[in-house]
Amino acid sequence: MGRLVVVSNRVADPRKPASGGLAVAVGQALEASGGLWFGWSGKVVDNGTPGEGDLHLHQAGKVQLATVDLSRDDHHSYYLGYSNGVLWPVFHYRVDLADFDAGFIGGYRRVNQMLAQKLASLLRPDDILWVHDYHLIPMAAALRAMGCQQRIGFFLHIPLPPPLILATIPHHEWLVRSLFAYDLVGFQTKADVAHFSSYVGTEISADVLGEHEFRAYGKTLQVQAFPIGIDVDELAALAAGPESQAMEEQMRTEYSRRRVLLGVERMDYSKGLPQRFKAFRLLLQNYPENLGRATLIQIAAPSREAVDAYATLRQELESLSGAINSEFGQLDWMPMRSIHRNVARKRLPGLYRAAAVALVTPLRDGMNLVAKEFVAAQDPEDPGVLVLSRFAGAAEQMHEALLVNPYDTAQTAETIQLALQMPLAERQRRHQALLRGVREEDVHWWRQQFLHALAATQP
Ligand code: GDG
Repeated sequence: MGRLVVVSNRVADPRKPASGGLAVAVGQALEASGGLWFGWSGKVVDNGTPGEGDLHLHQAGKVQLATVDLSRDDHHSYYLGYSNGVLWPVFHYRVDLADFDAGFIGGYRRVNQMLAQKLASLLRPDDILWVHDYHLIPMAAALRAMGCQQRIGFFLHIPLPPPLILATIPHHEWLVRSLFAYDLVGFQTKADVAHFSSYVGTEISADVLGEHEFRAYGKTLQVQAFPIGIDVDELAALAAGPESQAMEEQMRTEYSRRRVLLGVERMDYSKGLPQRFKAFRLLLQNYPENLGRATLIQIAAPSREAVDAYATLRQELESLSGAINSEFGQLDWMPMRSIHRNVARKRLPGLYRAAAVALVTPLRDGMNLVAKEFVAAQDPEDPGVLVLSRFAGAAEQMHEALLVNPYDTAQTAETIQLALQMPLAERQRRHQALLRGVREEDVHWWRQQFLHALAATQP
């Protein structure tokens, strides 16, 4: 196999543990072939020219990192405007939150074009390219227009919505056409593949050559589900580390008389936080034995605060948690702690282990890695219970979790109560089955499945 080139919006040094499982896994594949990782540097240049940016190269072990700066204008239209103001909400079924400002698409095209130009200058003829996520959908089409003939695969980390939702985007057909410049397109779930199949069948009359093969615009495309997993060993190593153990001990001491319910995510409207807080309020109302006993700890790490919808969400959450605490709180017990800060990755497994129940209840989610990390971090002798939204991609694999409809707050409250009361033997049985799946279909499996399928495509 030729050199692997990974292209993603952000680039991480795979040797730094803070980068997380995906960076570790992609980093390992890059190390094996002495690869290149290309993307935005994260730097925004205030007086930069739109469509231009400096390229920085540096070596991280065997991996070459190549990053490009963005001008303020490009960051506004490509990143905040189109990627996170149009594609993110619509792909998560939130058409109501999309800002279809006509100016954004220009920036999205311009930045993809500029990145493709910079990347093309670094490519070798036998490279294999793996492009990630919604920021970079037109990357292959831009590269092909410059004459690149390398094999190129694309993986979408977020869900693909059904055709009529996708069709609300003014340039939906252009987006889908761009996908046909790839050799392989990977989605998280079978449901996403079904949406793709139904879209290309109804909107562009593509030829369906097989379950995973479509032909349109003179191009044949392979499409398949590759559910992303986590690096279980990396998580286990973190869980055994001093920072994680200290965190667990601190939590167990502080909450020795309580049952901890835990939520961990970037603060995002797709994660169903207001609905989760309301379900918790119902739990306290409907099952008063939890008063003075159940505590919800919500880590809501700051995210995309320059996008309006995120600031509104923060206010809503603060007012909800304030109301719950003042309605139910006692002198020696606060029902909720909502923490708008990042927790260090090394400490996260300790939090997971101290929780009796994890609440992973997004309204829509590509996969959701927190569900898998929670399972991997548990003590198999005394594991916590996973309450999981049926609308997370992970629900296609994690059947032994307690599945809920997060819009149904009464059902969610009832399920949390079930989780709190679950006998040890059932907790162990469910955890064992979940852990087996998380181990079998881990991030290395995911990467290998994708790269094998890409290598098998006809260039
Ligand atoms: C996208 C898709 C898909 C969270 N809070 C903190 C923190 N995290 C870490 C978790 C986990 C990661 O961030 C979040 O991953 P998710 O999968 O839950 O969600 P997204 O960020 O939305 O990711 C998603 C994923 O891509 C992969 O394909 O599963 O559906 O939306 O690893 O542990 N990490 C630290 N502090 C925090 O406070 N250190």
